[in-house]
Amino acid sequence: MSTFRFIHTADLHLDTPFKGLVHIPKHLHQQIQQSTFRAFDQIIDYCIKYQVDFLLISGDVFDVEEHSLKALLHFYQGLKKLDEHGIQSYIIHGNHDPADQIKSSFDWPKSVHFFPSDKVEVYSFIKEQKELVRIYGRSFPTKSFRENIVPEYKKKESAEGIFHIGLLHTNLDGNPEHDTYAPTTTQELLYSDMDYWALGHIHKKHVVSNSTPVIVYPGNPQGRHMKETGTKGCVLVEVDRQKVQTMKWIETSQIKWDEVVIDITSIENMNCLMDHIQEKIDGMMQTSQVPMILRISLIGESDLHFELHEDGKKDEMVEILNQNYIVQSQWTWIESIQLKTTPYFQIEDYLEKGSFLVDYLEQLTLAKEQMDVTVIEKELGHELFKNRSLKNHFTSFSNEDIDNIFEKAKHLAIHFFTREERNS
Ligand SMILES: [Mn+2]
Repeated sequence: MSTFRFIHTADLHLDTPFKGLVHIPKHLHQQIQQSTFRAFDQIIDYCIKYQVDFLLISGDVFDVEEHSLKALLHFYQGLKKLDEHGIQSYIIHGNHDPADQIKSSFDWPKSVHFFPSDKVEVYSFIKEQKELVRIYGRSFPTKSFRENIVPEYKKKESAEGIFHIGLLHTNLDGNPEHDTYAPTTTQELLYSDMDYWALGHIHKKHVVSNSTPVIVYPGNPQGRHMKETGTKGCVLVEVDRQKVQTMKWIETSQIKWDEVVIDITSIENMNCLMDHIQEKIDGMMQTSQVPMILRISLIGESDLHFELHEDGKKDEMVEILNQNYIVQSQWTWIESIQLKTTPYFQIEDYLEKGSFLVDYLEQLTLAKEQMDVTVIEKELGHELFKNRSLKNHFTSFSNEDIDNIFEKAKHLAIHFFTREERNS
């Protein structure tokens, strides 16, 4: 039988501190801090449940270079449990946990295989005395590892009937939203010797190619902030006759980060708005199997706009909602309410009066039409992107960014002008 099964995961980020959450009750914060560990435990349980032959981890096991003993011990215990069930594990280190920083002396079971950082190593997976798989990989030696190592992933000799897997922590095709470590391209991977590329680094699940070579980012198994929303998990892969036969997505998130957009255009008073928000949250909680951390964005044109903008109003709404939702066993924590509404506004009312607002909006539309993203990048971006800390937040402008800036400017103008009008 040449059938085998494995689970592919990456970016566990064990012991993520979740420092950004303020005002959250301590017991919930503790539960959130446990979430990266619990997601890992779930992966281990799935390996056993589905009787996989091995587990692949494509980098960033730990969140920080100086990882805690707690994180290392927990990781050790998980892999030891796999060992007791006859399941092998193969691990590379990524930019968050480069190999040179892993100094603790642990006596790892023989079934645990770490890849070195100086060259691509190859391990054979043998089942019933038959070599079925060769697994290739290389760990990051340091945080900023910017070499393309793909050319090192080479079949050593003609190997009939063997399936080849490459473990790689990489920013494929230079995705501008992520640091460019171990750069390579989809094209390069497609024309490589491997049959399956087990990638890590990008925290969002993405099947880059679903035929040979299969190329997969499983994403991280547990979201860690508002940019890592939705369901998270790992991939269960079954291979037969050297071909990937099935790929099954398995959920592992213990806590779900999510964002909900609510249009309040047709809502006329605050009590209706509160009811409406609660209905939305109730609906989301019914479909979610796990607790949620939720950001609520209110949009639309409404007479409630100014009331919502009163000092402390939205914070009070958050507090009321949280009092209700954190006492439930499958709790929800409202992280914030974002106000993206506009006051009820009809340009016709202002056209007659020849208002400054009308001129301003006209100028804004004109300016947007003449705006050229490449010029902005050249003039403004060049200076901005030189700044190291800014560079972590954005590396380029998109047309969407420009649209958002203009939309915000328009909303602000309407907000201030109509507020003046109301107050006068
Ligand atoms: Mn990562």
